[in-house]
This record gives sequence, structure tokens and C-alpha cells, in this order.
Amino acid sequence: MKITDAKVIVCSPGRNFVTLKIVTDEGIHGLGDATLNGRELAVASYLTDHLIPLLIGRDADRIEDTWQYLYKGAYWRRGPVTMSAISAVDTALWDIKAKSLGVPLYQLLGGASRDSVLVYGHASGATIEDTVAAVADYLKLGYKAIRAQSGIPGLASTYGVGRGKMYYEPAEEGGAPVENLWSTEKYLNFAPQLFARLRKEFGEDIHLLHDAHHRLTPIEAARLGKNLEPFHLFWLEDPVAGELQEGFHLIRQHTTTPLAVGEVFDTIYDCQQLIQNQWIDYIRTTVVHAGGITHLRKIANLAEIYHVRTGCHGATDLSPVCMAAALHFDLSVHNFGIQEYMRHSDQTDQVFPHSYTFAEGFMHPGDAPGLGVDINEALAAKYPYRRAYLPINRKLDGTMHSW
Ligand code: GCO
Ligand code: MG
Repeated sequence: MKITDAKVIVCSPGRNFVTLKIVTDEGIHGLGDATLNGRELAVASYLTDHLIPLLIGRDADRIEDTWQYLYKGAYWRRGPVTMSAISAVDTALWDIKAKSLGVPLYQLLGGASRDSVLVYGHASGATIEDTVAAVADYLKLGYKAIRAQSGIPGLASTYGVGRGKMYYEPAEEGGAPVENLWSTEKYLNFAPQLFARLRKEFGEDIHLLHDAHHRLTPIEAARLGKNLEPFHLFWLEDPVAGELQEGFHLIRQHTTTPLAVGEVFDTIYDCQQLIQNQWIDYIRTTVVHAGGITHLRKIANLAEIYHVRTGCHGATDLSPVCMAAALHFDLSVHNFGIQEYMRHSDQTDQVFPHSYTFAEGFMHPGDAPGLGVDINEALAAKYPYRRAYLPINRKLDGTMHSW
């Protein structure tokens, strides 16, 4: 089966998405998500200008070989733009192969290892009491695992607090990035109060998660992990920025709060020490940013032997194409932990009709052949790209900090 055509579809049904569509001489097409929030057009160009000319005429069945051809063939390895582009090609080829065999993708990945996939939703509020109410809303929807974030007293705005109830969309259109002001002291004093209140209200039966979003140093993160221990978090996410893998060693020596990291990683080399030293509990690399299904499986296989489980990133900037691919991966891989699920807007869901479903806190990719997701190109064309940036963060004295 030969690749005869490929194109990039950039659209903005509520937010920006970059989608690769590959077509074969058997009339089968496959999709891959290539969205890199805030830097979308760089990946679109990488695909259109550099990868698509190499794909036309290639054998669509040779997925591993195509991955290596694009990765080794570039000479310039790794990096989010390169890896998101390779991920999109890889995902589309898996979609095509599964469709050509008439099976849902998870059947090609070893079949289902579980009945359905545990997901977590995002509850947030401007205050602790607002967050308590948001968690209660998620429980009513059936969620068994909930990430909780709250506004911090004394800080005007912060990461993780949504404008609407169900959708958290931090990227803002128009002009320069929004600027937040940050105080580690206020955050470290406040965060344990939020989880004390949530456990008091909801007891021990729900899984609670929290994202520190790369804003602490290792010793600060160690203090937070220690102070959160009585509230038994499912995980503390991104306590420190992940570039320095040894940073997690220090945190690990001080706390038993489980640690998760990896949403910004793009290859196995970003997490090799973290996994082999058992400094983390969950690896959050995703289909769209870490090399597609092919590379994500290698990361999961390495993690399996070190008792590290998966916890794929699943924010709204990962399109329904990525969500579908993630669910096939989650259903099949043995050391699955949890899947993030931030619901997309209705506009997004209409552009990307899909067979995956949510019920009582669990999801299933469905049994349609391939990924079970498509793109309505006529509708997508009605939502042109709109430049948007993620916010930035400064300390109270104006110093740039991690957002
Ligand atoms: C998460 C993430 C997101 C990111 C976003 C950036 O845990 O879901 O941290 O909220 O900030 O995906 O594009
Ligand atoms: Mg995160």
C-alpha cells in the first residue's frame, strides 16, 4: 500500500489544532495530531515543507522504518517541533494499518489489557470553596479521579484555574502572552490547606491529583510532597522542571507522595534516568509530542520493568485524534496508570467526530477500525487559525519564572 497524498489541516474550532492526513492508493486515509500549543505553525511547516515530500510514494505499511527514516534521516534529532511532526506521521500510519486490517488500533497493540481506561478530570476554582464545589460537580458526572487546582490568596491569577466550568484553556489570542505574578511562599503555605479541605469533604474514596506545573525547586517540591502526604494524592505532577532529571532524586529522598512528569518530554532520553532510577511513579509522555504510538510504546516498555506506570497528558490542546490514539495505547499497554481527560468544546468535537466514549469515570476508544476518529474538513475550513500564546509567569519582583 503506497502513500499517494498527504496534507496538513490547520483549524481553530475553539482552539488551534494541526492535523496530518495521509492518503493511500487503496483509498484508505489516516490521521495524526501535530498540535504544539502556541507554536503550531512551526510543526505545520515542518510537515508540509520537509516531511510530506518524503512520504509520497513510500510504503504505508512500513511504520517502524518510516519512523527511523524521519528521525535518523533528519540528522538533527529530538526537539518538540521535529518530534510532533514525526508523531503525526506515525499516528496516521497506525490508523491506516488498523483500518486496512479492519480492526480497532488496540487490537494491533496486543489487544485490551483492561476493560476500560481510568481518566481524571480537572476541577478548579478561584477559592478553596469554589474548588470543593467543582470537585462535587465532577463526582456527579461519575469521575473517580479528579485533579484539583485553586486560586492562591494574594495572587491575582495562576496556572490551572479555568474560566469556564468544564474547559480549561490557558492559550490567549491577540498580542503578547498574558502575564501572571507568582509567589512560591504563598503557594507552598496554601496548597496543603486545599487538600486537607478536600479530604475532609470527600473522604478517601476518590483519587485526588495536583499539578505544580514546573514552578518549584527540588527542595521546595520535597516540602510540598511531605506536607501533602496525609492527604494521599494519586500524584503530584511536574513538581520541578524536568530538564534536570537528578532533581527528582532529591524530592524522592524526602517524600512518599507519588510523582508524575513528562508532558513536555519528546523522547525516551528525557526520562531514561527518571525511570531507571525509579525517581518517578508515572510517566506523562504523549502520542502527539513523544514520537507517536511507536515511540510511546518503547517508553512504556522501559517503564514497565521499573514499576513506573503511564499517565498520558490529555489537555484540550491535544486534539481528539491524539485522545483516540492515547485511549488505544492506554487500553493495551500493561503498565497503564491513568489518562488525563479534559473535555473538548462542542465545536471541536463536531470537527473531529469520534467513537471514544466516557462513562462513570472510565473511557473506551470504541471498536471502529483504526483510531475511530475523523476530521470534517468542510467544517474545519470554517475555523481558520488564530494566533494564541500560553501565559508567562513572573515572580513578584518581576523575574521571569516557569509558568
Ligand atoms: C496538564 C498540562 C496543561 C498544559 C497545557 C499546555 O497537566 O494538563 O499541564 O494544562 O499547561 O497542555 O499547552
Ligand atoms: Mg500538567
